[in-house]
Amino acid sequence: MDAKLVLTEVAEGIGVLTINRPESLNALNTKVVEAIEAALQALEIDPQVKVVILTGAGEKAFVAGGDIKEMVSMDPPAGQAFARRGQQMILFVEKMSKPVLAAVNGYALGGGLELALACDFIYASEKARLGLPEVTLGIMPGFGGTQNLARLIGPNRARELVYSGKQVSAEQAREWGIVNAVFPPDELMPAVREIAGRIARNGSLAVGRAKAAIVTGLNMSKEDGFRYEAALFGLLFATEDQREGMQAFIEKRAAGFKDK
Ligand code: CO8
Repeated sequence: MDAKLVLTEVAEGIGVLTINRPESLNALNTKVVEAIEAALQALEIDPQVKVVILTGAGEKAFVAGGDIKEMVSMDPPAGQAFARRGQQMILFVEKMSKPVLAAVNGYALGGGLELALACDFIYASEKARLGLPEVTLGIMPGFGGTQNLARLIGPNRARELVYSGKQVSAEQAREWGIVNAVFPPDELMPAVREIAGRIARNGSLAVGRAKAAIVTGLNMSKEDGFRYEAALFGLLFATEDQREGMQAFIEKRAAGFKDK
């Protein structure tokens, strides 16, 4: 892993992964994609980490997309391989047992928005701009954007964004349900850390199973999703955290979860 392409920091149960290529607005080339995935794998197995925040270095961008300078000379097999490589990273984010929160501090375009959409939810800065401009470059979203955006905001608004390639403001993205909340730039990271801290204080086994139920359930029939939810719900009764959480309620004290 090239340590310079991503920065990670772990404190108080929160792992912060910063994509660190600000001179190119954090554009995703193959090496950056590999570095992000390697860093996420390390955070996934780090028992100190209960929740991950993903953000971009610099003042301007979360991620301004796939690296156009790398893609310009690709042939079809290379384009497909690049998309598959990116999708592997996207699917890893979705399958992680820990929530991944996107702190969109500036442009989230193309592959950048697709990466943010793979996260559990997005908080954005007032100055963020979001969009899928791939068609303006003669290509289309290839890191899962057509699938995840249509599932998140419905096919009509997804079609408008994908076919036009237009950017929307953070506020518009919030109205459409892409972004959960919008903050002034200097309040974004404190706000994301605050919600991450609340998540980190909960039993991580319970949070992880709830994430699995939501992410996996979205791709199931409603009945199968209910069945899967009930199975995961039942499994949590095998944990010390379930006993501790309920006993703490009865004793009117704060729970001390051990992630066991
Ligand atoms: N790729 C490579 N370099 C980039 C990218 C990018 N996506 N975005 C910005 N940069 C570079 C610029 O080239 C520039 O570098 P240099 O100083 O060497 O010229 C530097 O970052 C700063 O950018 P600008 O000077 O352009 O900054 P501005 O503030 O003027 O503009 C914008 C900011 C509006 C964000 C502008 O940079 C822009 O439009 N960028 C491209 C946005 C875009 O089209 N993104 C989608 C890319 S395609 C994609 O994401 C597909 C992903 C799925 C892949 C599927 C597999 C193939």
